[in-house]
Amino acid sequence: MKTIYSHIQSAITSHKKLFAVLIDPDKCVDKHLTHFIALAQQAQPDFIFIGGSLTNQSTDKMIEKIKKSCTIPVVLFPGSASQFSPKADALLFLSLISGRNPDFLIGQHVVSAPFIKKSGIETISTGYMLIESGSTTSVEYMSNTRAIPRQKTGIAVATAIAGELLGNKLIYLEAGSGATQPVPTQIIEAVKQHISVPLIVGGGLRTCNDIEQALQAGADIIVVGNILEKNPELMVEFGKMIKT
Ligand code: 1GP
Repeated sequence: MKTIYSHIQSAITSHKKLFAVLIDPDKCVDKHLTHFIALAQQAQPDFIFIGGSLTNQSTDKMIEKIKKSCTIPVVLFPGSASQFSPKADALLFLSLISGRNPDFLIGQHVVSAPFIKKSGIETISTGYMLIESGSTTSVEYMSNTRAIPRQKTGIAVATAIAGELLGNKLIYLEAGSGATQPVPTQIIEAVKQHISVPLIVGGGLRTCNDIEQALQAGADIIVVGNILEKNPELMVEFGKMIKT
């Protein structure tokens, strides 16, 4: 079976863009989850990401529910070690390289590493970079880190290069869930030019135009969450746009 990472690599080789929908386990439950999955079956995103800065619901149970009714790969996008579940298809092993909080650079990883290893789950080391978005986001607050200023493209580029040199297999440019403004296109463009690993972009993408701009600037994978909690039907429109 193809791994999630090799799926990403072959998509890039064939100049295809990828679409991930994000489910926050606390915000998408019961009938909302059922509706969300039904729409996902129509929209066929490449991945369902699961995670959040602060969650109380069991990630395990949510993945079980998703897997009962659809075959779209589930990828963990955890806000902390407690969100790990061996039931997912892969784990983004996130290191918050834009910040200087050791807990999110290595601490949470040490706590979860033995469980991850034992589970045998595909683990994709990901350099996670917060970019300032106009207001304080949950991820900034919860991680107790500062985002890279929007106009400091050079710092974003140097951080992404450092992430790749440290062995990260993906770089994720994040404005934060529900961000007022998405990651600036000049940062996406500049980072893309300086790295050779796949580039994920998410946070504050609400319209086809937002997504189109991120794709044109060089995003390989688009992540959309917040707006789909309010208007899940948009998933079908976004899916068509990203995949054509
Ligand atoms: C957040 O990048 C994701 O971690 C998605 O952001 O919820 O704003 O779409 P939104």
